[in-house]
Amino acid sequence: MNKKEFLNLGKQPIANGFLTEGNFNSEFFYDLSVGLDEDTKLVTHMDYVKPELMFNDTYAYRGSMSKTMRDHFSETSELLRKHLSDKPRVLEIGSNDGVFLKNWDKDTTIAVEPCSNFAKETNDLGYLTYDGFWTKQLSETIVEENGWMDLIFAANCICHIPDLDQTFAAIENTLTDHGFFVFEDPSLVKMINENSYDQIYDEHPHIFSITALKTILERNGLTIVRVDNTPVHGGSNRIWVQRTMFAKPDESVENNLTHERIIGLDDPYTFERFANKVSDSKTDLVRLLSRCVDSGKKVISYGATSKSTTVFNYCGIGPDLIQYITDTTPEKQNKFSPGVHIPIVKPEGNFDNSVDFAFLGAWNFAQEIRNKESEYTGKFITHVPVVRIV
Ligand code: DWN
Repeated sequence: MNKKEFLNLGKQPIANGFLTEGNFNSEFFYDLSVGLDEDTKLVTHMDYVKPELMFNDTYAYRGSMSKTMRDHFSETSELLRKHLSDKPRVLEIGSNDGVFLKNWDKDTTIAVEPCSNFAKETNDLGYLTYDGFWTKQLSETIVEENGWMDLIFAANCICHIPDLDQTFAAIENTLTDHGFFVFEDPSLVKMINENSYDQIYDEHPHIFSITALKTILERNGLTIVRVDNTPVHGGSNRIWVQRTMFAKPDESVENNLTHERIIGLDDPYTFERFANKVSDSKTDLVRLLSRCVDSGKKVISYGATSKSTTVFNYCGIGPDLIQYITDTTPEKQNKFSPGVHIPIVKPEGNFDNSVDFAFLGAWNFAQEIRNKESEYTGKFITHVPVVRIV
């Protein structure tokens, strides 16, 4: 790759590395800088964190903690079924706690998951789950033991894998002739437009444009046939791919490519401007939170997200500005947030009207949270697309 750095988010810890006090001194940090690959226009980290440091048997993120995502995967499954035969063979890469799998038949659906705690959970549910990273070798074992797949699905997973060529080549080997590979990941267009720089953290070595994906997929015998822009996780793309020999792209592909050209996703200047906006966002957020705290207000954060790890570490926001973070995930509660060590607590008894301001760490679920917290009389603070009280 021929990468040129455009953004540095400083020293960062493992985004989902929630920890206890005894582990503060041995915490791992790395330098989070992001570049544009001049050859493919891929937005990608300058250096990648070793996958084993992030995805292991203590992985804390559960995809099924929000109704929005449970509904999303149920609707996505309905849509996919319309394009498949009656009893399709389905493989999910990165199945997490089974939030997508649960919509599919156990006899014909298998999964791959490198976080052993979740691989065990979905195996126990009855879905054969291979406990490991998606590699060419594992794909060959899967074909040998289960045959080729009619659908390979991956949500919020492919952008987590440093080596895209190996990943796509292994997928091409595993699909039936007319099979679909469908994957969802955060959209670079949305990240640039909404200034949601917190989509960038260790687990997201790439933020995808359709432009970059087209080149990388095509050199591995795969072609994008359809792109759906979806609202989840602050704006994602659902990308449908087939073997090049059988692919008939629809107009959504060209429409997305044209839009990306118009907004300049192949132009280094777009990324320089983005980096300046990120720096302004940091100044504005620290200023707003400091004013709240200086006025004696109680400020907390809602949702211990990977995204808020980036924000808090980049901006230097610690327990002096945010008293604690509430989160519904049992694995995160009674731990501390990575890097800046803000305590994480259950919402019950901690999110009530004694809170004056709640920073939306999970801003991507703002609507779900506001519906759920309709009795809350305090205010929320967000930094997306601009820092403000909402
Ligand atoms: O790709 C990834 C995305 C999909 O999920 C990952 N690599 C890891 C993770 O990123 P995240 O941590 O930024 O994801 P979420 O889905 O924005 O996390 C939401 C967090 O907020 C969860 O810990 C659950 C919590 N939450 C809560 O406490 N109350 C969420 C809702 C909706 C709530 O009402």
